[in-house]
Amino acid sequence: MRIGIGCYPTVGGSGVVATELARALAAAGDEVHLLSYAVPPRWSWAGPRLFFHEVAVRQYPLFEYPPYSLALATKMVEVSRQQKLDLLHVHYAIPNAVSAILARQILAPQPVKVITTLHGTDITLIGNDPSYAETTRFGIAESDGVTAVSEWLRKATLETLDVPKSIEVVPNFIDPERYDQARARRGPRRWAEAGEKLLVHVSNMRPVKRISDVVRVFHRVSRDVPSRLLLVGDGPELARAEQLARELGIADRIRFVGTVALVEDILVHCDLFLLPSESESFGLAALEALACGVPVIASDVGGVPEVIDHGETGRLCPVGDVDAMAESAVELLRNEDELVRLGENGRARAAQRFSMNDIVGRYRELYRRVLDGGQDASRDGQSERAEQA
Ligand code: GMT
Repeated sequence: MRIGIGCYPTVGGSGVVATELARALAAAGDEVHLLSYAVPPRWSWAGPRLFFHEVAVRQYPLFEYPPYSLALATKMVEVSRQQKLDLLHVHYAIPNAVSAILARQILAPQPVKVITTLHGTDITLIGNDPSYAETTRFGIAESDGVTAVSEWLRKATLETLDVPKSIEVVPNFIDPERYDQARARRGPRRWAEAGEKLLVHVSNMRPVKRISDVVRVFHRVSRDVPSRLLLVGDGPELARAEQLARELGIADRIRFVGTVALVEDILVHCDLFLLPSESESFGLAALEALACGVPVIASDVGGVPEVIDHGETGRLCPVGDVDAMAESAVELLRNEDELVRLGENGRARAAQRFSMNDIVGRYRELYRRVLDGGQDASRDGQSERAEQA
């Protein structure tokens, strides 16, 4: 197949999933053309069937806000024609789905098929905002196939946007083999003294991640367990987290690692992952931690319980319950056997349920279905809801 993939090139999970999918599809024999305004962090040029097309956004004094959606649609048309694409698979509905639908209309009578993958905030935070709700609903309704990364997000989309569409759940994935390779490389243990435990948080440091809770949980843990915290990633809340750490007198025990290309190089050497998010449609970073054999303490929100099994691969606590998270962390860090048990369970379950080969196979199967015209979206959301009732 000849596949165009549209995504954000930022460090966020949707861009990571799109990039990893592009690489896996190319490795499986498809020709993949990735379209975005910059090269995503996990992009690799290795691979003969992998191409990147930059969406250039022309500035003009009239534009306070240059129309990226139109530049993206134009690039989608150009690449679809030149590369004879079979389909466009866009990640994150806003504005990518609407740009793809516009491209499909322009390409008629030789249109491409459009598949949209919903990632979370494109529905829960931004997509249902009155400024975007109608166009988000349109982009989803008009797509030839729609997927959501969790069952929770599928339901949330049908409920919040009341969109007349069948949505298929295709979860995010990891490549279990990658993590074994990372174990052999030199890790962040060099930042800790012998006997100290390493806690870690990886994110784009946006308000929804509740980074100050990470710092507060670590503050309590570090009183009881010799430990250090690694904050991996960058974003708007990082400076506030640094300030809080200084106020609490623990800044010297926290390593601000910044953005890293291979997050597994850090994760495989850590003892516990913290994810106290306000909302999370899936929690890709938590899945990556499981794949590295690291138990996760997370908020019991959104799609997180579909990734973390409470008591088996980690612990789930109410959002904002810093005490419960800290207590769980101390309990686990003091019980090496339990820590190892959860870590081993996590690795096994990540490989069983979210292995790259299986999930990428499901996307390819969806592509074929859509190209054959008998795509999943033939039933509408109303009839699906009626069936469920
Ligand atoms: O976090 C965001 O603002 C958007 C998005 C992203 O690009 O990182 O994150 C979402 O997609 C990830 C990949 O599917 C999921 O693992 C994250 O849970 C989800 N973020 C939220 O729902 C807050």
